[in-house]
Amino acid sequence: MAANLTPQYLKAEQEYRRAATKEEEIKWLQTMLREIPKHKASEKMQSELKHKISRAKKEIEQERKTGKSGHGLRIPRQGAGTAVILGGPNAGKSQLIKSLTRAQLEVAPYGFTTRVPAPAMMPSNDVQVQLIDTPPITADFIDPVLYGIMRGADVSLMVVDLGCDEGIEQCQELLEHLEESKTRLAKDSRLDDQDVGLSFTQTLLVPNKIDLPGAAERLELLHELCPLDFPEHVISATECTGLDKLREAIYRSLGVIRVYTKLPHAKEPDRNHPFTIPFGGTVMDVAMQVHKDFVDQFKFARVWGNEVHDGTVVKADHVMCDGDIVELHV
Ligand SMILES: Nc1nc2c(ncn2[C@@H]2O[C@H](COP(=O)(O)OP(=O)(O)OP(=O)(O)O)[C@@H](O)[C@H]2O)c(=O)[nH]1
Ligand SMILES: [Mg+2]
Repeated sequence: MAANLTPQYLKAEQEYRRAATKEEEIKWLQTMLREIPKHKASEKMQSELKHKISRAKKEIEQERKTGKSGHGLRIPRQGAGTAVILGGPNAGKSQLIKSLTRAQLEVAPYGFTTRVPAPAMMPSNDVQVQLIDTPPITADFIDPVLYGIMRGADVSLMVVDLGCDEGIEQCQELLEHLEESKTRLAKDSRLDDQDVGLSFTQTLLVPNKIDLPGAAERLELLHELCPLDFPEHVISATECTGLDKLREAIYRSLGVIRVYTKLPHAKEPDRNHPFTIPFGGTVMDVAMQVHKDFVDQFKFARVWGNEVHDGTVVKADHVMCDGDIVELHV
C-alpha cells in the first residue's frame, strides 16, 4: 500500500466507496488520483485508479448508447446516516423497518413481497436515521441496484430468519453471493488496501423471529455453521424484542455526534434539531452545515459543553463533543 496517504485522499476514498452514480465514482477516483503521493510504492495504485476511471467512463458511454443504467434507482441520503436492511426472502426485513419507523410497508407471510428498495426514517437520539428496505437476496439473484445502496450505506443489517430451517442456508447464500462481487459485508467499513474497487460495509447480524418455536436452537446452529464476527442483535420484529438495543446500535454505528446550535442573543439552544457531524468533527463541520456562507464569513464560536467552560471562545478547528452547544459568530 502507498504510504503517507493524505487526509484529502482518504476522504475521497470514503466518498468513492459511497458513490451512487458512475459520475460520482469518476469524480472521487480523479480526486484520489490527484491526491495520491506520486512515488514508486504507489505506482500500482495509480495505474489501478486510471484503469477504473477509464472503465467507468466507458460504462457511462455504453449506458448512454443503450439507454440502460447500471445503477438504476438512486435513493438520496437523508438524516444522520443510512442503514440498509438485507436478507433472504421472508426474513422479516420489512416488518423490522415497520416496527422501527412509522413507514407503511407491505409485509406478507411469503417471500419476494418487497420488489424495490424503499427508504424510511427512524427516530433515534433526537435525530433521524434513514433505513432502506430491500428486495430479498438469494443464491440466484440480487437486484443490481443493491450494490450501490450497500456501498452508500453507513451500516447494513443482515436479517436472518430463525423461524424456518432454510433461514441459515439463505444467510450463507447471501454471503456467498456477495463474495463474488466487489461489495462485501464486514465488521468495519473500509476499502481494500490492494483492490481499490473492493468495498466493505460494516454489518450488524440480526437473527429475527426469536419468538417462534425452534428459533433458539436455530440460533445455535447459525453460530456453528456460519461463524461471523459481526456484532449480533437477536430480535423479534413482531414482538419488538431487542428493538431498543438494535435502534441504539444502529445509531452508534453511524459514528456521529450531535451538536446543538444557539443564536448569539438567545438564552437556549435549539434542542429539537441537532446537527450531526462525524466523530472528531470540528466547529467548521457544523458551520458548513448551518450555511455554506459561514465557511468564508466565520469569525469565532462559543461552546458550552463537557470539555470546556461555558461560553469558551474557540476557533474553527475546535473539536466538538456529543451534546455540545455552539454559538457561531460571522
Ligand atoms: N413470528 C414472527 N413473525 C415475523 C417476525 N418478523 C416478521 N415476521 C413475519 O414474517 C413474514 C415475512 O415478513 P416480511 O417483513 O414481509 O419479510 P421480508 O424479509 O420483508 O420479505 P421479502 O420482502 O419477501 O423479502 C410476515 O408474515 C411477518 O409477519 C417475527 O419477529 N416473528
Ligand atoms: Mg419485504
